[in-house]
Amino acid sequence: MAFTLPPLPYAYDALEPAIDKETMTIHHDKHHQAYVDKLNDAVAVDASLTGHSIEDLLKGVSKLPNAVRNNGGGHWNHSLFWELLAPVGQGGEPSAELAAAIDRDLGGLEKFKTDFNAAGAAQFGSGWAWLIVQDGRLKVTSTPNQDNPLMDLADEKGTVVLCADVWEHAYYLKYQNRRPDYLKAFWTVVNWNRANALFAAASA
Ligand code: MN3
Repeated sequence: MAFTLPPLPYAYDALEPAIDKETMTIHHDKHHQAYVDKLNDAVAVDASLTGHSIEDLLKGVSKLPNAVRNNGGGHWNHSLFWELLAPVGQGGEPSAELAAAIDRDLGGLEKFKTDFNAAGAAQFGSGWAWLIVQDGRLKVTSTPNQDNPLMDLADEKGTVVLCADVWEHAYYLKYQNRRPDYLKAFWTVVNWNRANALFAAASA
């Protein structure tokens, strides 16, 4: 069973003005599609790699080819990222439970946003910023390339609640080198409803 590109859960221009239509079109249709295609190529050459869920592959990825790490991570990260975005005004707010955990573990919502953006801005080259649940507490982390907190080789492992793609392909057409401006706009299109559900599942 080959991996497939999930459709965007909204129109390509639905995240404007934070993220423009052309960026979303190329990011989803070209970049994410390429990760899916190359992941399928990577697992097709080794029978021991076929028939596994993407999560199972990533949990043991330190023992697998780099093509699975890079393209499997790319597929999983982007599939989650699309779901964690929503048109302005449609993403809801942090649930009472998530807001309380952000207050308890991260010093409040504004400090969390500042620290999350700093983690994304400080990630050298390409990578991701993450909000994870680790040992029952929220934590802000970042990873290089297409690594993620699900991977056994990650420095900080945990269950993802929120993420932001900080590869240049995620923002360059509109923001050029201004990654912090992209990360500031990101908060206007966060799908808190999805983050709340991920947090509830991680806390159950
Ligand atoms: Mn990307």
